[in-house]
Amino acid sequence: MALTLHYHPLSSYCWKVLIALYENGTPFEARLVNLGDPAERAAYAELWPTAKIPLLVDGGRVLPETSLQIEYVDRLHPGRQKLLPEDFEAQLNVRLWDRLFDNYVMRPMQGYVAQWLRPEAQRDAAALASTVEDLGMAYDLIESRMGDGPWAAGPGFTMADCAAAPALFYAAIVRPFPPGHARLHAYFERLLERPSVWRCIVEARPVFQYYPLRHALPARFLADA
Ligand SMILES: N[C@@H](CCC(=O)N[C@@H](CS)C(=O)NCC(=O)O)C(=O)O
Repeated sequence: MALTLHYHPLSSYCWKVLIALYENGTPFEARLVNLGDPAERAAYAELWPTAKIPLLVDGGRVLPETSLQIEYVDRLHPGRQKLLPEDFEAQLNVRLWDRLFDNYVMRPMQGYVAQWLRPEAQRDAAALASTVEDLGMAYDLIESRMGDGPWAAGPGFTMADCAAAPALFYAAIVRPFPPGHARLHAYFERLLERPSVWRCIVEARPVFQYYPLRHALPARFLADA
């Protein structure tokens, strides 16, 4: 098997790539990384200096950065779900929404969780408030600019939706979607109906206990109804 994904089942960016692989039925070896272990982190940093998860390895080739990983799989290991359209304008739109979800949803969500990983006395209240505020801007942006889809970049499920699912899953725990944001609510529910997305949630259940905001996880994600 050529592809190896270094990952952790709790990680939002790992879900992003797992969703792409599951959508495509791409064969790969999943290799668990524990970045909390200093020796394991040091060995992992040898593969790529940022030591971020996930990393995709194809034979001798190491691919960092989730958007690149998905584009690579889409082009060189294509499966049943095309994640990047052929048309250039349509590609730009997919990449735009991929960037928006990574930079304006995933990033503040991660910033908030990073504060929660600190001992309570060391949490920065201003940083917490500013990440929550940033998520509010992102929700307004999605609500006002995303269109009727049904997917982030139009009629087809793409890389942008791979980014959106974990970003919105974890962001909604930090800041629930505003009641009036009907499009955002409906889009998130559509994402949850994708078997690839639900599979990531189910596979994370055994490790949700390590998620610092586990007390706020909606019950529907913890067990099947
Ligand atoms: N821009 C990177 C972001 C990856 C990222 O932030 N991964 C997180 C997990 S969701 C991580 O490795 N966090 C551990 C750390 O920063 O030590 C990508 O798209 O691959």
